[in-house]
Amino acid sequence: MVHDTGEHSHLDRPLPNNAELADVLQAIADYLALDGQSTYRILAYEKAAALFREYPVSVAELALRGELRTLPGVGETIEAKTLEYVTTSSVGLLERLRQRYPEGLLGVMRLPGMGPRKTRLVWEKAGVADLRDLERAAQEGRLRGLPGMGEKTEANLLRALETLAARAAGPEQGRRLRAVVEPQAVRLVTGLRALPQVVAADYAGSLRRCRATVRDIDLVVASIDPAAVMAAFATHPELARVEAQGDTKLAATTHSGLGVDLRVVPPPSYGNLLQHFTGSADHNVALRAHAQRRGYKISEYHVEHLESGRLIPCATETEVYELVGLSFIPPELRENQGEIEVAERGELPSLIELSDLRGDLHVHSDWTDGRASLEEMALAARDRGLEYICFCDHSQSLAMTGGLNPERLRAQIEAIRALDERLEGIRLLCGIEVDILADGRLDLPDDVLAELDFVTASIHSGFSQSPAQIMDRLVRAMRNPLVRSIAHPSGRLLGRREPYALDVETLAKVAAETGTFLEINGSPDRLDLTAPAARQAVALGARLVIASDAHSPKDFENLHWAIGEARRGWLTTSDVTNTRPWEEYGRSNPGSEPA
Ligand code: DGT
Ligand code: CA
Ligand code: ZN
Repeated sequence: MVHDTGEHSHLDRPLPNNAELADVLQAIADYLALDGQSTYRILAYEKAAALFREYPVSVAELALRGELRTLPGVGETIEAKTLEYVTTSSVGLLERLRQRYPEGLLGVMRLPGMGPRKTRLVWEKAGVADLRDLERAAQEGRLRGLPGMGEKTEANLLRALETLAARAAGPEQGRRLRAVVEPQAVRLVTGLRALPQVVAADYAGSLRRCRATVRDIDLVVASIDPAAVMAAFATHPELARVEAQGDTKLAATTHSGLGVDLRVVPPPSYGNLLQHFTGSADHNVALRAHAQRRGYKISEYHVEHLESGRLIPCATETEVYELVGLSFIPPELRENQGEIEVAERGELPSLIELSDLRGDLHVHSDWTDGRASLEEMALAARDRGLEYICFCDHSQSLAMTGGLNPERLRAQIEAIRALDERLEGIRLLCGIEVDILADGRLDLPDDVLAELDFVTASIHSGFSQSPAQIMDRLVRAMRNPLVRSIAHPSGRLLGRREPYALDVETLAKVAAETGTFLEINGSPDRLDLTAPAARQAVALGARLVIASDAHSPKDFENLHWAIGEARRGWLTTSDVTNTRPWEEYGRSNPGSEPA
């Protein structure tokens, strides 16, 4: 029996959700970093925070059942701190750290360019306790003169503060990566489909349209017994709480604080509901206007024939679209970007699919910052049904990744050729992701690049350069005949970094002229080129490659995310080079002089 201490008993309040627990552990990690503690200790908290944040079932319940240490990387300390928080709503260690340092210092420490050591320095020597203080100190020139800081540091910090402010106000705020949410949505749908009362179930909304980020999960169900469906669904172990419930709707949150909306309609109206909740809102507005012109009114329950007043429920989306004279519009195209007019003419493109990809031209290994060997990567690619892959590890200037100098690259070429001899069922190609240096030169000399089967070039520095400088670098790289593609052309990292000043029109025109491919990079936080840029590039005559940028075997999954972005960009197989066999576009005679 737990005795009431007279303070808040934990029995009075709901268990903390996973996001809250993750925040607590992350705060401990941050304070420990500020405190100058060992990286090892900090990492343990950070890893647990990341694990908890996306864990599908309640971590607090696991902790109370004594099962926390069955999770990977969770040891005694993490278990103790988690239990302490779950049972008392606070952690002693965290409270002590909070008394030692102002809370605003954490924001300062997380600002790009700062870090723990510099944060302590500006706190102790310039009285900076939060981001506001930092901005003022930089503006007033009070940071220059501190060890390791100068005028340039102040300018960089002011720019980083500006970016931070823009992001906090930006449209991506509060959105999550599709790659994080989709697996959970699939599990929820699978749970629904397993219910005897459920005739059909799908996720809808931005997730079904394959947007790179989503705000929530929208679920739709066909059933004649909504009460039974919702009662069963409410007990799903991945839901933390039901927020609201009506006769046919339910709103809940997951353990990570993600919203889940569920709607149930009778099976004959399922097509109407699915169409309505797939959106986008803009597409629906345009569709309704189109229907109106044809004498129909579209709602989430039926299509109404205005003249006769007849109500026509549609079991499938295809019926909805066909009733108003359109062919079925794939969800990825439903953004009001001309899809209704094109569907009316019956000219929608046949969109590319994952199974159309024959090869992957951007794969890393443990020769640089990948986490698996050449062979492990090759076998994983073969298991996924790829016919060929090209290893494109980093080049020497990216020292943090262990980038390859000419000597190591030549050794890697030998290793790849030997492995290719030995392995059946997949062709292995030698390439490089050569860095485009800040001054526009490539990071490796042409004679080395000429020994490779394929060269992709990309920018990893000088992100704040002017549009002219950025484009000059990219154009110069594309004009080198040894460069076959440009990787992640805009440099964006969703939620972390804005794209640099990319001029898509110039990029695409020069790509078309030089025959350089432009990449759609499938890393879930890149998806770069974006769909609109990819569509524009193709219209201007460029050809694309779809690549995983895999750093581990499971990352070949990135091709799935890239295909979503490609479909949103209206791409067909003929727009994407790696839908073809390597022989059709590979350099026939590596090592020879470029044409
Ligand atoms: P999100 O959640 O921001 O990632 O994007 P969506 O598109 O999933 O938006 P959401 O969840 O607010 O609504 C799902 C769909 O429901 C949306 O794409 C279209 C439809 N919908 C929602 N609210 C409205 C509305 O007020 N009017 C119309 N016509 N449709 C709506
Ligand atoms: Ca949504
Ligand atoms: Zn890469």
